[in-house]
Amino acid sequence: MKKALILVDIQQDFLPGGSLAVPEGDAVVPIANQAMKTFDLVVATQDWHPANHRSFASRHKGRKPGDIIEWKGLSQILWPDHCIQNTPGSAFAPGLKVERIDKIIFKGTHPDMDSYSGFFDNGHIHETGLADFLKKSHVNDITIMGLATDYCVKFTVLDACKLGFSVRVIQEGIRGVELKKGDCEKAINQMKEHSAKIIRIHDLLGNDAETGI
Ligand code: VGL
Ligand code: ZN
Repeated sequence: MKKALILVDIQQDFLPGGSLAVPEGDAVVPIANQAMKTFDLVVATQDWHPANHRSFASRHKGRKPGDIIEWKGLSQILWPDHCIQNTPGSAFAPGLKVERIDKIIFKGTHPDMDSYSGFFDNGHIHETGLADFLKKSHVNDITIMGLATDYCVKFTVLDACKLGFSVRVIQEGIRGVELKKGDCEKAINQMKEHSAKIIRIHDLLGNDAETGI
């Protein structure tokens, strides 16, 4: 059985200066580069929206980012336009060692459905292909990190736990949006309740941590 690292949405728009900037989002890049060296398989997800995606506040008259609407029976937070397919904002973060990525999974590609989890859309109807890829690759042990703690990381971790994977999350490798104070802490508690194990980057690297790979 193999171990995989899942890098969630480490993309320009989620970094400081991006359209949906996550505070200190850029701090996860060196952690990702270190972690990638220690896995059989590295998978990266990319939030990959069409320009007319329904999660964009700009698509809803009189609404602004942060507003919540009801949409197909789900409550949907409206976001600034972000991670539009094939634009600089959806590209991987500068400095991320993309040559170490074995497989890319796109999500949020349907104009009418959002997808926080790397496995399923928010309605749990369509799969992204991540679960099949991991099963086909004989992976049962996954380690997750990336952006954002309180949205895409959280839902990817919860789905991975529900699908029966053994799941670890790298504490230094996650940062959150924190629309409301305490959202990140709540997200981490939920992950733990679903049996995800929070680890430190040092737990992966052991003595290599000192050599600064
Ligand atoms: C994300 C909000 C909207 C994320 C993606 O990657 O956490 N958050 N789209
Ligand atoms: Zn998105």
